[in-house]
Amino acid sequence: MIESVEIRTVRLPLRAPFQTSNGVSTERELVLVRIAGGGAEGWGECVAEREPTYSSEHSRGAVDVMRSFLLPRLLAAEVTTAEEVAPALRGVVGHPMAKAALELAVLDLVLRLRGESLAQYFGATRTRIPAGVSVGIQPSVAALLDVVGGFVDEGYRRIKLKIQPGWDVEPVRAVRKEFGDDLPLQVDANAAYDLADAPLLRRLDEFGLLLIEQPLHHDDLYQHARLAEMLTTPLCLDESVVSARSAAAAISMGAASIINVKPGRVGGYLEAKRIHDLAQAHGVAVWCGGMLESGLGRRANIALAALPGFTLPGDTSASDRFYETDITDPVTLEPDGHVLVPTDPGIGATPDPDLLRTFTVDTWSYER
Ligand code: OSB
Ligand code: MG
Repeated sequence: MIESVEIRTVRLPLRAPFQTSNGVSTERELVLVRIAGGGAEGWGECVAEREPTYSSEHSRGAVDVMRSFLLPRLLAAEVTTAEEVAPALRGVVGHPMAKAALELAVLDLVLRLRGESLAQYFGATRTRIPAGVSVGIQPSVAALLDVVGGFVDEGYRRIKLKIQPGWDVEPVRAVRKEFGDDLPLQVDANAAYDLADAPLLRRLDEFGLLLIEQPLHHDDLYQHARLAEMLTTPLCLDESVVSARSAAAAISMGAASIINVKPGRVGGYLEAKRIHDLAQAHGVAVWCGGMLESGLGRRANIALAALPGFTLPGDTSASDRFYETDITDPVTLEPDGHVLVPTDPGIGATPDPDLLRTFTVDTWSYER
């Protein structure tokens, strides 16, 4: 089925710097995969960032692992369905974001040939979903209140504040004071704390947060379970959940009562759906995370997030909140704070060739 493959590295300027406990970025470097075959094309977006700060993957490494190890396996396996992609790549350890991008490109291609949308394929039940927005660490509390106020005015249904030591209790207190107790509010530490910080993290309990996301290190599953016993705020895991297996372990240990599902982090949309199904069976809420995707990856996330177990608003903010110029038609926010679930075949959008040319910094291609 696969006749040609193109892997592109693209750099998109961000509207505003995005700062987390891992560092600050002013542009998004991402890798796009295009697979052509049978008279159609399929696209995948790899969410690895330029530097390996969120996880061990990075964009240049993802391109290399795709070229050197993943594509040879994918081509040798002669896959004709998305379900065959992960088994074909199983021999390579790790690199979930690179694997996920290839799986998404195959899935997009297969669905386009069939005329079926990603949401239909997943069994999604909704046509529109409420959108949350992730707010980076700001230079001052005044700047934070400004940024949050802008998003609240736009209609976002839930606000997530990035936190780190020195930027936690005070910004949360200030946002609660300014916008009231009814604002759905949560925080994300990106693994910036230790279990010894439990007394500090307990101070967040008084603010009625929806959840605290990934306070401790990636492999601190046991410590998260201990921390969960000390907090009244529900504990949510992001970085620690890398597969349906680790999701099951986290749930059974009591390390998470909520899971942020990111397809790239878990090796693809099919594994992400399995985590949704598992969590739903255990009464654990899930929501769809984000990785500053372009309109392409964002649409795929929104299709996934339209599944019934995604009961909390996700980081499915409009792509035009990150990018003034996107590579696809932008994903935009409806006035009531929802985003629309795409209905066109596959992901429901393709990159604009001229814009792609403008933003591409590196291309590699293969013809069978
Ligand atoms: O931890 O959820 C995270 C962005 C890059 C890396 C990690 C994270 C994030 C976000 C995503 O918070 C925000 C978004 O894409 O809307
Ligand atoms: Mg997170």
